Amino acid sequence: MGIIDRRAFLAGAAALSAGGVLFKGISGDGFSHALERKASFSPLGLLNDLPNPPEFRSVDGQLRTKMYMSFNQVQLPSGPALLRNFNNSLPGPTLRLSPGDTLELAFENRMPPNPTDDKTLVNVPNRFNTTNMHYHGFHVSPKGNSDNVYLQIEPGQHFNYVVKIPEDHPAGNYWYHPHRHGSVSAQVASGAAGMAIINGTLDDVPEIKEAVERVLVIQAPIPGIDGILNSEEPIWPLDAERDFLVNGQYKPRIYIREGEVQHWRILHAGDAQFFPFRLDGLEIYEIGRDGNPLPQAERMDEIHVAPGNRVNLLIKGKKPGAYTLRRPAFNQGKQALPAVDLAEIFVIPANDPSVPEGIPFGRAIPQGKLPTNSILKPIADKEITGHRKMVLGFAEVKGFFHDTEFTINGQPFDPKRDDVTSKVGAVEEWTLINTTPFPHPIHIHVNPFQVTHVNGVPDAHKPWMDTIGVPAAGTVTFRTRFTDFDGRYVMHCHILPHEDTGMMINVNIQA
Ligand SMILES: [Cu+2]
Repeated sequence: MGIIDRRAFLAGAAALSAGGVLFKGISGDGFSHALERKASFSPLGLLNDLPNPPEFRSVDGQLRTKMYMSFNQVQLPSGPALLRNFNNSLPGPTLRLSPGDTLELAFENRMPPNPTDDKTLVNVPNRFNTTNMHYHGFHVSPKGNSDNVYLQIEPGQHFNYVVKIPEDHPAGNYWYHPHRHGSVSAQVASGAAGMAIINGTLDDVPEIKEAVERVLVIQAPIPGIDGILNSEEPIWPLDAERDFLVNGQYKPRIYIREGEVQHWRILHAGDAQFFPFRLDGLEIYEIGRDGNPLPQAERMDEIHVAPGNRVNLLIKGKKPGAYTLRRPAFNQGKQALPAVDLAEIFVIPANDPSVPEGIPFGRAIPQGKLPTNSILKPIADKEITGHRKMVLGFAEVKGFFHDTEFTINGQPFDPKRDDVTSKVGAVEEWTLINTTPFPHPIHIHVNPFQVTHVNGVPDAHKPWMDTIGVPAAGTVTFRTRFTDFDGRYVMHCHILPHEDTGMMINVNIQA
């Protein structure tokens, strides 16, 4: 039976009945298809420079590797904490793939059993040691052992994910994180997340190709009482004290040379707070959002990301000196949130001798049009086969510590109810109406959407995204095509305590 024991085999068999494939104890050269860069590495080859997370890269069309979730002892600025992490890594390793690849993840839940009195309750956070895996933004099947968020992987169980990435998959920045309703917020607020990059499109632009690339994962782990999160209470308040980390480090140093252009892939993997940020003294150009290129590089003073969003930026180092990557103080709905210094940025001389020979030196910002992910063509009026309205709200409930339950169309999540039923090939326009005094970043699985209006105002770029902040008491209209995949998946708020307490619906797409 290889490296799994009888108990895990039985657990795997239970998972199999839910449509999965049993992990058969892959070992030895079974993993030779993943090129593993175990150690994290400084893109500039400098000792104090913030390393990129470790990486797994596909080889010959396959990324076959092991991943596990376990308790990870980490020293946070506030003290020691036991976090729930992937592969003892905060953040988890970056997965780097190409369109057409197959991702095979032999996943193992190495967390201890849940307390015996911890019941599975819908819309009440529960069973923080039960998990699964979601491939955020991937256009892949939501069924079986692919991007199936209805799976429950219990402590001690193994599960073999096989995720087939279409040949025409849009290139860009995606990510992975657990998505078991009831324990999503606790696990992501613990730092269980990592970047997933699909190669192509922007990578082929000469100016971007020659630039040093950074993968920057923003997380805000919350240790909980006694160092481990066993209750939702520490994460529930939006203004709960959070140590914002970049690639697992508190206020790390990032180096850039005078006149150098670097390509930064930023993932906001936090669970609740939005992140407007600035980098005064350097030039910021936004080139992509949620994986998809903007029409052209756009000079920005401030970048806005909601939990779940990714951005591609080009950063240009100007005058040598020390600068700060900073979130200014701002209001998230009614909640005032403090300024956060994320990282110290050091601009060093162009010819600084401490940078090893052979490190690339990008210098130019691409001019004119950026390439597009050609599969994501604009959705014309005449294509639309249906319209829907979704009302985001909340209701008072008794008996739960915060007395609130979040709703879509007046109802909290019900795993048995299909809220949206449609067909492969349908093209729909949805308007999200936020009746609450807080913004909600709404994410839909499997199929991205093209944003047409925010608060009724047409968006000039009509960007393709998979997560969009719906403004407090505001609206968002988007269009989406249900292509390629039938099956059941979800749309939900990416303020994850809202998701766990009900702000989620089931979308059932029939063949
Ligand atoms: Cu929300």
